[in-house]
Amino acid sequence: MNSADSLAGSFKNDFLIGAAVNGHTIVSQRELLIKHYNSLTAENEMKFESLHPAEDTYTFEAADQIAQFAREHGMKLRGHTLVWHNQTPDWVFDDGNGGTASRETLLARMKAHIMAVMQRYQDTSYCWDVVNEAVSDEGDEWLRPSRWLEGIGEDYMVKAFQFAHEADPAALLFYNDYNECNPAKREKIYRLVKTLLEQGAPVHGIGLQGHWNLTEPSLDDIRAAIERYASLGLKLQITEMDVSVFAFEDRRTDIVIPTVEMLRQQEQRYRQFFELFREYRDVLTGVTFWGAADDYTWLDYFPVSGRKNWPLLFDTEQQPKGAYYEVVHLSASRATEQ
Ligand code: HXH
Repeated sequence: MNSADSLAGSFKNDFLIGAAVNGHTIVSQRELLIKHYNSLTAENEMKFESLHPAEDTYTFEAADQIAQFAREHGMKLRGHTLVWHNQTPDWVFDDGNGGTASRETLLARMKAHIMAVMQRYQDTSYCWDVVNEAVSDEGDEWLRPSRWLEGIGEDYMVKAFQFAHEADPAALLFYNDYNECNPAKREKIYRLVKTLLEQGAPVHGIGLQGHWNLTEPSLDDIRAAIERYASLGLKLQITEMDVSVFAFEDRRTDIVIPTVEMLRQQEQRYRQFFELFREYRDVLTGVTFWGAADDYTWLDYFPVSGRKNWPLLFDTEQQPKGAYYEVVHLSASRATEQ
């Protein structure tokens, strides 16, 4: 296959191209995934609540299937995610007597979880989102109030990175967050990762989730975020990219197919994003989409229930959209220039 015939092939000299998958889409999108992507992330199957529903119970089956799919097809796997305030079961934070678990108990549980999970996928997963979304969106507040923060204290993230490094010394360890290009939040994320590095935490990269839309964030804000994070000397990845056709405040439910104007703007945005990513190919090691094609996206249900969205490069029939050709032609024109 000519490398220009696939998305991942088009960027094979630049960065990995990934997709988030689940137990359903590794079947329904199988051929598309094999053809166009060279990296996978489990959308939910490697989260704490999916893998570790009770202290002595691990449920690895669904995650194993995704890891197996990646191995079978020679794809990379990004682990997502070890320590997060969401999708983590209550038992982790309870003492079993109606009270809250002590710092020591929480650290022991965190360590046991990280060890078990990372070692299970050590042969397949080359990197992990160790901490997800720890920074606050609110005003001057720096760290998000969470049961990890309250129960352990501010060093919970240093500990998480240390445990992860111990579990798999070869794994690349990421801090991952959203609204990452918002200048105020960008500075909080920068400060957090800088502090972690100063405390000796083995952080190797920052994940920019990249849940963007037709107007936000601006290209200038994306560039500034990349520059700022890269100044810490870390690798960067876009970890959960999608480009919603609805603005954040837009609550319309009467749009049942994307308008021509939406698709036109989306094509232009995707082209600009990948032009920028290509400029930063020395620091940017992966671009992962939060889905593979518009037939399934988490944005179909969120944040407006029942409203469909079309945020990806392939349509509901898994056929390439105009945005796909914008992105791929960009790298094709570069290849002929060189
Ligand atoms: C990501 N969060 C997670 O990392 C990923 O694991 C998950 O599968 C999907 C997206 C993004 C996110 C963060 C905050 C958030 C919603 C999504 O909070 C909101 C709640 C209501 C309205 C808007 C945002």
